[in-house]
Amino acid sequence: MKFERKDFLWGGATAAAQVEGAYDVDGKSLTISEMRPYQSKLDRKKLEDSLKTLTRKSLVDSIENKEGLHYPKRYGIDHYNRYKEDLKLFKEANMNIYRLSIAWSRIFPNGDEKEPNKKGLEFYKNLLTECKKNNLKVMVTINHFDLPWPIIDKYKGWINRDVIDMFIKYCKTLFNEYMDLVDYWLPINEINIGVVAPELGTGILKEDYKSESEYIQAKYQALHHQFIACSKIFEIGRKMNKDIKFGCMVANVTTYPSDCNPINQRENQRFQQLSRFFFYDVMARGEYPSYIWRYFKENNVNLIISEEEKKLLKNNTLDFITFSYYMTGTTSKESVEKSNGNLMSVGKNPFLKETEWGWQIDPVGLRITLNQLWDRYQLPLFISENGIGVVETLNKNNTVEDDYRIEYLSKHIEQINEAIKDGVDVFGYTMWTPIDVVSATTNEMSKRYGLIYVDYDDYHNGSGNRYLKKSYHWFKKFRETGEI
Ligand code: BGP
Repeated sequence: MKFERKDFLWGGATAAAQVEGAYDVDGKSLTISEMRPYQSKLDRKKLEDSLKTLTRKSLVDSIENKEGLHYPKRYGIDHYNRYKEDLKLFKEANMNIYRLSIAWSRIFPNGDEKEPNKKGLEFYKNLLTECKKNNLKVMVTINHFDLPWPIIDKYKGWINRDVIDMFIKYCKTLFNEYMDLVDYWLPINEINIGVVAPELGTGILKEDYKSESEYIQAKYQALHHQFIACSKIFEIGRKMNKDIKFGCMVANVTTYPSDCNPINQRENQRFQQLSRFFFYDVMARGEYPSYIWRYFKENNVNLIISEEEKKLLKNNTLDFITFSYYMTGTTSKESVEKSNGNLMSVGKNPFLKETEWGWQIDPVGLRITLNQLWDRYQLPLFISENGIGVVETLNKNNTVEDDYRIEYLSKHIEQINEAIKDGVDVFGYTMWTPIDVVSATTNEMSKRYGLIYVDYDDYHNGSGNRYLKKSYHWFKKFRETGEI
């Protein structure tokens, strides 16, 4: 079957903290992602365990690392030194876009400096220029789960309004330096993670709050500061360049009610509103939707929002929508057998197979999601993450026969094609990921997503050499023929 849309962007996505390594060179500060140790005994289906280590003490201890723990994201896949080789492999796979994130901790290591770190600016200038040399359009995630530790330590994360101005200063620096090298800008990765995993999303630590209700209040106030910061940089960016393109990035977890009981249908509507639509609504429609005000009232969230901020949100909304799509789940008013999802726990779906991490594979759900988002917002759509994590090893021919990944990717691409035939304006896709990286949630190399295998284990032992998997050759051919 032929993929219909010709002017479609095809590429891969990575994140600084999961690929770069070089955590302590050229002036970079530590980030919360690099302060999470590898946990060899982790139950891969109990994601909440992987975030339990994020106490202030564990984070401070990680700095001197007296226990000699391993922090995988300090090493990544050494992309900091090998990005030229990697970009060449992406180009040779006939990719025409690369989604990457810039590490705030390389540009303003403490967040509150007046002047940016020149070596950080230089690194990304070289990296972005290399993308252009490889005819890769660039989608930049301005912050991707790697808040600089000093911002968390000194300011307690996004709960502090000073961080809004620090983020704006950071963004203005990037716009001044890289406006001509970047085609699409995503301010914050999976902005809804700020509610489900606040440490990664907004850098607030649960132990800093005396009660659950204070913690919920802080989660939504910190998130509000991120919404305001996004609208402010949309306004600033558009004044600098009227053609600049801003998108959001939401961890999209589509769910279905466990049965046709209206009670469960309503529960699913509630879950969908709170876990994803709320975030799209604020950024695409420019206002807090009515249902969230009832949720706030019932959960004692007294959002501090001014009339000026409401105007700012309304007048500075998105140019396009991006989202990550891995899996779907079910919801039910009664307790259902739980499965896992991208940082969210959802119900099992007896009609779907799941990965070793419990993520339920649902290509048709992607068509459903694309139709839903197009109907709701009528904004161009872009899938900024999609892929399957698998435990893999190189075979004797120095490759991986990853037919399961070819199956996963081609089935999801088929459904994008169906959505396009449904009339949905979806214009691009960056798989997660073109190359094996350190996983975000479980913090391990063993959860491999790439078309390219990287010879590192969970302790960063190995040559770091890159090897092409079977799926790399499949993708390259798909791009040549357009045949799914
Ligand atoms: C999203 C992140 C990515 C990526 C992906 C896969 O949450 O945006 O950083 O890691 O999920 O998740 P994981 O690496 O935990 O399997």
